[in-house]
Amino acid sequence: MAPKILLVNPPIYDFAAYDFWLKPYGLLSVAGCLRGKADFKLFDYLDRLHPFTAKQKDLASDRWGRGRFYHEVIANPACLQAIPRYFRRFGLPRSLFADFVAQESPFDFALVQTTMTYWYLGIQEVIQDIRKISPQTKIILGGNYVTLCSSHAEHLHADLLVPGTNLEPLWKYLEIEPDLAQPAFWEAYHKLNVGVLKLSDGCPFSCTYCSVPHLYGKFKPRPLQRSLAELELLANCGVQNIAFYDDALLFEPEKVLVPFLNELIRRGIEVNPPSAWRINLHSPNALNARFVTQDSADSLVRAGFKTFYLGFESCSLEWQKRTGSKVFSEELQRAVELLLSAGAEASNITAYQMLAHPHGDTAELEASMRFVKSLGIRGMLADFSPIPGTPDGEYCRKWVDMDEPLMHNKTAFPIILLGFDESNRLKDLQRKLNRELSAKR
Ligand code: B12
Ligand code: SF4
Repeated sequence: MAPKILLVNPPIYDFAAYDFWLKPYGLLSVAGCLRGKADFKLFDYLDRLHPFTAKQKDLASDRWGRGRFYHEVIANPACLQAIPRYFRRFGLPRSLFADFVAQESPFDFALVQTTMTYWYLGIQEVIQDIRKISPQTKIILGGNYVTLCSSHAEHLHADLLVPGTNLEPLWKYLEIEPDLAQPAFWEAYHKLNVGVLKLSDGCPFSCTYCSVPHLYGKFKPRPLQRSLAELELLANCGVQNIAFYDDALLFEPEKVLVPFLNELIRRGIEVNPPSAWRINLHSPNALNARFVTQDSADSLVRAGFKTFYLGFESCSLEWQKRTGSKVFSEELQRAVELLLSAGAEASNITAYQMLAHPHGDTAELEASMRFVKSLGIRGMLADFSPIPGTPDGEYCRKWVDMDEPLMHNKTAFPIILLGFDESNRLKDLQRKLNRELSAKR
């Protein structure tokens, strides 16, 4: 008989969390490979279309499908006592999960998504609850936290950890032969308005603050047919917004992105008149401005990209060179011009800049913010999260205990490095510059 498998996307324990097209894409991809070979039930604590949250007005989605999570304020963990911000648990109430598991049990296995390293308290909660309600279920963890903090994850006492991208140990443990050509298991949701795609793995750069080059290696396209099948599945599930989780979406566009977008445009035009193609596309995981060309900008806009997030980080040439030279200021400027001339709206183009990088400098950050504003686009501060195993993360052992993943928290680190007032001042400045820009429009 096919095994019964519980899929869980845990709640988030953090100072802040926002549904910026967050989906448990690793978990759903793994389940997709087992489609038809197991009986799946999904509990996604972060599903804002769940009946519990769907009717709460303040949690409604914005026009691109983003929105706030249901949350409760809780006590700060001991190591974060000194951070003067409210700590919260984001996601559906614990009792709903307990009822769900009790009703649907027995499960043979539970696959649990892990994401940010500093979110492990949510995984701990899920493991405790499964052990209590369904003790016979074998608990399996995979994803970013397990990959980056394997030894720490062992203390959570799951039955199997699947670090990295080699899933052979998982298939062996489950004793199921996977079908790797299958798209992710999106049909697990009763209702879905946001989906995710990833057309490639890896990245050609080696930024000193990032774990991707080490874990995923150089850029590798995913099979186009599988991505197209997944796009169709998402459209059939009713999604209106798709976020790309690629690390280098625009790299070698002739291999992946352009054929994908051409097909998307072709299908949109065949199925509906172009104006009726209703799926909006988004790039929350930062596009590399260097690779924006007039052709790629035209294709992105024509295919339905609505929001454009560009990774900029700093306008300091010295900082750019020191951390991997992924983009220079004039490349950002050119990318913005090309996107605007292709028809993108300036208010939907955002450049990320890094707050509290250990080799950063606040005067340079202020200059970066003003430079971004001078291009007529919004700026967004990406609070620095030190990542173990990366050169910059390891350097942060000077300030925080990197063996405690809670100390990788992106709200905490800037406060620890810069102080509460300075960190707030820079955030206020970013808000002010964005307000001034909106007022001009
Ligand atoms: C998409 C993404 C985001 C999305 C949100 C993702 C989400 N669902 O929460 C956005 C853009 C919002 C985001 C934001 C941030 N992110 Co981010 N993000 C990613 C990215 C690109 C993918 C993460 C993901 O969903 N992976 C799952 C899928 C897509 O990956 P996959 O390779 O197919 O998965 C394979 C295996 O891992 C495994 N697997 C995966 N999941 C599971 C689950 C199970 C059960 C099993 C068995 C196997 C398994 O199987 C898969 C098949 O091979 C990673 C980099 C990367 N390439 O992994 C960074 C990454 C996770 N982010 C990172 C960072 C730094 C951030 C930010 C802090 C940046 C900032 N300063 O603002 C913020 C934090 C947001 C917050 N609220 O705290 C860091 C990690 C930081 C940390 N300490 O953990 C990463 C690793 C990138 C890096 N710089 O090194 N991010
Ligand atoms: S370009 Fe982006 S994904 Fe690639 S190494 Fe740099 S930060 Fe990481």
